[in-house]
Amino acid sequence: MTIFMKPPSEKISQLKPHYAWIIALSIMLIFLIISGIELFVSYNTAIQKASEQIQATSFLTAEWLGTSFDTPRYILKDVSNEINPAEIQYPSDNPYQHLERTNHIIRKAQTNSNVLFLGIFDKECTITHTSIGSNLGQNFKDFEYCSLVFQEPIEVFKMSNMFVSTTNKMNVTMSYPVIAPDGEMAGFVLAGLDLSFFQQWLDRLDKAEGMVVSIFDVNQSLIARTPFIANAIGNRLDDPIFYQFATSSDTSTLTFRVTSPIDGINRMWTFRRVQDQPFIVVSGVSTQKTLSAWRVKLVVYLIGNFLLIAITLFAVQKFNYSQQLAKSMENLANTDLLTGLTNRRSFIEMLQRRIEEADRYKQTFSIIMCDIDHFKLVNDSHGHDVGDLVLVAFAEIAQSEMRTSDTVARWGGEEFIVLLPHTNQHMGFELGERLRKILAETPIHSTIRISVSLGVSEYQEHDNGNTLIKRADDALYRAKNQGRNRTEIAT
Ligand code: GH3
Ligand code: MG
Ligand code: MG
Repeated sequence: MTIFMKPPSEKISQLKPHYAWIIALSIMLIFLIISGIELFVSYNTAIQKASEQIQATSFLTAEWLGTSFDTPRYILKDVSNEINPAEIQYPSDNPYQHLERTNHIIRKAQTNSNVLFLGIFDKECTITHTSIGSNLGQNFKDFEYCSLVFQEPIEVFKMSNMFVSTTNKMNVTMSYPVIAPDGEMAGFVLAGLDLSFFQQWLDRLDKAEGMVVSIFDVNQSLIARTPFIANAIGNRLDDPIFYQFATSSDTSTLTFRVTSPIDGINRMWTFRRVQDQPFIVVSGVSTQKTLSAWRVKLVVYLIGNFLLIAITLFAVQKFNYSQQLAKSMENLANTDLLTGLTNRRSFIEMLQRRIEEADRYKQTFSIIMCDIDHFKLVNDSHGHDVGDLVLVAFAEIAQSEMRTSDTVARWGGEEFIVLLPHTNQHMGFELGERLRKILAETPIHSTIRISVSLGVSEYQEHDNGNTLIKRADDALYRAKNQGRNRTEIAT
């Protein structure tokens, strides 16, 4: 309960803004944290989704690459099984048989459009039969595929690294040995395969927007790419991560993010090795495309949070201002403008509450009615303004002489009233006397001295505000009649 109603107190108006700010800042913080978490989660989800997409595409492409050499494998195995190891020599001692075998491999080569060349080599790497009619009897032992054939294990398909043919086509060779009945290698069958079908296949690939799928050989040369970039095909991708991947055999897939040296776009990439074949599938998706929806969200969240903060700050300020306004209006309504004391209206409310409490808790209390003696004279001799100053000075003295739990109010004019909780009339009398004596002893303003007359009444059961005040007033009247500058207790 406010005891002394001084003009709007700083303390009261500061406490509430403090709480309003804490609540507002907490709300803002919660929104910022929620937005932050949401953005973090959706960022990771977008990256995760893109990563799954490129992994699925590279897996599909690698699987297809794995099976795309099935037909050439059948062709090589057929020719190897059918040939009599004794046939593998050039020049042949049986020209008719040689012609038959040559026709056979020509027909076999024609069954698959990717087979550019089909040939039979003896164990010295000399070509004995060919589907293209040239190079017969020539020795190719310096070629990579020839040394591959003799590497253990022997009885498997061997695929060479990619090379660019004289017709400017990207090729690989695939070989399969011919084993003589004694278990020795009599020679081998070799197919030259055109890799342009890689590009055709990639061109038909149903891929997500912004996605790149490339096929490289193990020497990091680009064989095919979608979207197609003509002058990039055949180029070597000189990238350290890719080099490490291409040269290590134990990694089957790797996903990371980097800017493409081919087109300069930042992408998430995945590398996938094609099982048993000298190819690596690289698929990537543009980081920009992957995160475009997320970036929109980021902007929306930033604007949203900014607006929220702005609105909250504005609302808190408005709220605090109106709180302050309401508080000062309330203070104003309860305060006497001249002295800053509780005014009559507010005092009556206070007294009413005190009566209710006294009834409920069986407590006592008293009031003192106080009137300045011959105040008219002060006004008459010193002027009304000085009279006002005397009233203000009196208010200050009365407040400082009473206890903090007491309420001094201006009743009207030069009349004041004091509420003394938990105080009987004798204690009330003592307090009144203390005030009276101080005033009687010292000048109140400059050299002006005043005296006061006081009437004390204690709350009695069944009293109401009016009866209680009336008794104090009567006591005061008595004090006046008995010569002023005295305190009387109500009878
Ligand atoms: P008494 O001892 O009988 O109380 O004499 P008094 O002169 O104090 O009483 P009276 O009721 O005759 O006069 C009260 C005076 O107080 C009259 C009025 O001009 C003055 N007064 C009332 N309110 C104010 C005020 O706000 N300021 C000033 N300066 N004077 C006031
Ligand atoms: Mg009076
Ligand atoms: Mg008076």
